[in-house]
Amino acid sequence: MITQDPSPAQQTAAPPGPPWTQESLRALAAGHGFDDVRVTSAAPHPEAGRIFRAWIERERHGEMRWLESDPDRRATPQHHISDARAILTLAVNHYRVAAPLVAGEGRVARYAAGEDYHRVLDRGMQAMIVDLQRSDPHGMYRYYVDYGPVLERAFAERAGLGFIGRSANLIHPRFGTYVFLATIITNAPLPLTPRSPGTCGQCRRCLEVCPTGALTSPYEIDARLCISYLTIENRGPIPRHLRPLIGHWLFGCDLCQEVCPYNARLPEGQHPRLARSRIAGTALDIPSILSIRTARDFSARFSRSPLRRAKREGLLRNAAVVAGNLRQAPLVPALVQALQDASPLVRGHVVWALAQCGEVAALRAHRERETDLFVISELDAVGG
Ligand code: B12
Repeated sequence: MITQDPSPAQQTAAPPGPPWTQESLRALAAGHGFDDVRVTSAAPHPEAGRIFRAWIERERHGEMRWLESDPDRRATPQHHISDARAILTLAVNHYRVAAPLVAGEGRVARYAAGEDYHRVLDRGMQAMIVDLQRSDPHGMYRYYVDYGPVLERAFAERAGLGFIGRSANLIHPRFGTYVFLATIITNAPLPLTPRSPGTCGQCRRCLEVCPTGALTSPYEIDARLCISYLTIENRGPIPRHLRPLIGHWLFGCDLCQEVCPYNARLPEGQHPRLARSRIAGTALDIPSILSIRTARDFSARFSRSPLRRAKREGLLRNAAVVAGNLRQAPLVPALVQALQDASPLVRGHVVWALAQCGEVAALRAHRERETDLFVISELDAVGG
């Protein structure tokens, strides 16, 4: 988080009135790459805070311990700026048509196909704040995208950026669920926008399609079951019973979005830096991932991509699981090679994948030299 605070001398002067209208704010946001902007008051959001705390208390966040600290802060803008008056919620359409998968490839969620959106959206907000401060130098602004202790969906919904769907995603009336959200909290007076109507009606397609049943009830996800969590945030082994359900998802998952009727006919994102950028793309070759041997090689390939979050070990773990699900003979040599990987986490998942492919002989040979207890437990589980 970076803050833009006025100097003490500026703090004593009386702030001028707000010059912004909804139209001029929209034009300003568009000039910095945002597809939409809405404004809600900085009043706390006790209902969202209550839902969030209950979610944490029921351990739905799994190992994302960083979500536990200071839950009230997420629903209370005054914890960010003591005299906060408004919250700008911004959206960037990141929809893109996914490349067809060819043999040996795993799927990357659309949001992660290009450059890391955190830094791109951060820059957009920084530039926007400079413009806002030009007309009101006394305003304080704090901005976040994703990483901040702010309930971004809840405030975006209250600002009228869209409505919360049963998949827990915010559904924008024009861009569906495929939007990045970004949030600016300020003490500057800005024109508020009304809530946006919208409902899922009787539709439950997202709940029905989720192979792991992560949407345990409408609007609520159990992250411990969500493929997005399992392949991105989870640092340890993927539970054995969930591995077959991950299918071809190498990083993240778009299933609950792909079936959403609001996503049926979407324009592709036009952000000047995100739309054309392609680092991972939406499909990645599994053998090429399994052959990344060092953190340096991983970094050379993915340091500017959201895939960086999984780290080398996590991505290779996922690649092994996808290979085990694909069961394609040409993937076997890459898996056998990866049995030599330095990481027990990777080796353990490779054991599972080779067993899925029926390659028991390779596992028996490997058993002789394996010393790690986790990998040995994986060998035991598959009778290798
Ligand atoms: C932790 C996290 C995850 C976790 C948990 C997801 C979850 N549903 O909670 C995991 C790793 C699983 C995850 C996955 C994804 N994430 Co995520 N994630 C976050 C993060 C950092 C915090 C979310 C959080 O606090 N969750 C706890 C729950 C309780 O809160 P919540 O879902 O925000 O719900 C609140 C409101 O919706 C409201 N609410 C709840 N129920 C209801 C019901 C009604 C009727 C109403 C009106 C309101 C309401 O109260 C809740 C609590 O305040 C946010 C960024 C942020 N700072 O907010 C991004 C964020 C939510 N993720 C995002 C994205 C893009 C994704 C994925 C699509 C990525 C992918 N393709 O793999 C998936 C979608 C999975 C899903 N269906 O939710 C976007 C959401 C965009 C959107 N259109 O909604 C965000 C906002 C990041 C960003 N800045 O763009 N994510």
